[in-house]
Amino acid sequence: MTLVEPLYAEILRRNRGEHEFHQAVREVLETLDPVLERRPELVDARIIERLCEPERQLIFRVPWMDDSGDIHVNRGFRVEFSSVLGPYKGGLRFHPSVNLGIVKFLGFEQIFKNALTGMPIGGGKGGSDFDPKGRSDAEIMRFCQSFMTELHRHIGEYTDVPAGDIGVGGREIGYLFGQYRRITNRHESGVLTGKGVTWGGSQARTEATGYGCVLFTAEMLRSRGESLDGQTVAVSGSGNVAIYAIEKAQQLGATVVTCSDSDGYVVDEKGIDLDLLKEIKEVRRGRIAEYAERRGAHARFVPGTGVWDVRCDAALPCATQNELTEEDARTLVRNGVKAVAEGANMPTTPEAVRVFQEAAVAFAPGKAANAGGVATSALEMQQNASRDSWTFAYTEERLAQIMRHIHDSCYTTAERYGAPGNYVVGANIAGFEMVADAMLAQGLI
Ligand code: NDP
Ligand code: 2IT
Repeated sequence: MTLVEPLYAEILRRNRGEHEFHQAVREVLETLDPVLERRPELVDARIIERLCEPERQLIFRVPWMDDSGDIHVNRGFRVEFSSVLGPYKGGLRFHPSVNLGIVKFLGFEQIFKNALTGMPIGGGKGGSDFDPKGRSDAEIMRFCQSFMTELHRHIGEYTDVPAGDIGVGGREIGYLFGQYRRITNRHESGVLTGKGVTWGGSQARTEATGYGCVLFTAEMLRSRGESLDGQTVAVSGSGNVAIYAIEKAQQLGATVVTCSDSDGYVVDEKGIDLDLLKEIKEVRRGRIAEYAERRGAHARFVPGTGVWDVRCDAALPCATQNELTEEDARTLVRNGVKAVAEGANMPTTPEAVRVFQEAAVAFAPGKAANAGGVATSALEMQQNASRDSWTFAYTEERLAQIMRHIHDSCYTTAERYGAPGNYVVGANIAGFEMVADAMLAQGLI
């Protein structure tokens, strides 16, 4: 990254300690030299300097009361990164690890991901260092109400449209939407996505990220003359993305042999029993160890992180950032992995990405492979704007078309820039060019 090295040094200086943000920026910048060499007008217009500085960053206090009357204070964030292609769009994450650097890495990735979908959505992200684990429904509701009491001033269907991410699913979106409606006296469906289907939500939004990730994997395999049918798949995580990645992989004829949570992972050689997993995770909000207990002889629980020791043809990291290390990548390659697709955001460390690329494993970065979630959010916005609601089959077909489109544009862009088969190069350049061209057209903003 010779052209962008001085810019990167300045980004490190101005955003001290924000390690995940540095990592996300570096992963994009190190692929951009060929574009900047061909297009000096992008350098003159200081597109990269502008893109790396969010348009607006909001940090606010979120006070709330637990069930025993004790008061807690959390920190809320919304980083509005780029609205050049549409209203800011991106999820909210509730997890104790959340800080400004994490929200900025996610918001930065979201700009390019959203561009790749081809939908009119800008990039943003938010959340809180609130830990939902072990909290009652009433506590979650009070927290969401307090969070929205500040956030409502900053969002709107034409301004900024949040959705879910880690720790934020249908339940939280419900409480957030209820409080927004109450404060503003507006049933403004398009202000949040991931809503329940009876009050403005889209069919297939719950499934979209996991389904999309598997569809992308299938496209990568297809371009190599293979398919998912009969393959063994390893998935990490057991949340929204992981569960629906498992479901789609099974529908396409694969056997999914693992999933995990932050306590450890399960191995189920016969294939994950999805009804059991959903009952434990979606209904009872339980722990993954319980899966092995209830599944009996078929499955075993392994405490601690891992997953990637299990032999597989395709690996889908669907939990969190930097969960798949260089050592894990070497193990996967040794065990013959053919494709890796990031259901989570930046789950693969840069060193691990290099291992996959050197071994010619098909590797899909999150901004391409997990874009089905936000793309279906944009379909939800489209339905809200026209007060319409589509069937599951129609929405899923739109999702499949979008994932094929993303795959093809990453594939052809990588070829155009002399890096055939490199989906990291393809995704970064295709997303960047769309955003950069819009910025040039809209003047110095
Ligand atoms: P959920 O909260 O539904 O599930 C998260 C899963 O990851 C849980 O199994 C959780 O285990 C595990 N996990 C989270 N943090 C850690 C950690 N620090 N260490 C180990 N395991 C962890 O979130 P989602 O499924 O929605 O999100 C998963 C990933 O997908 C995230 O990277 C998110 O940014 C990304 N993503 C989500 C989209 C969406 O539409 N929801 C869209 C695109 C990307 P535990 O319960 O033990 O914490
Ligand atoms: O990382 C992501 O793309 C998401 N969490 C989904 C964002 C959205 O607005 O649907």
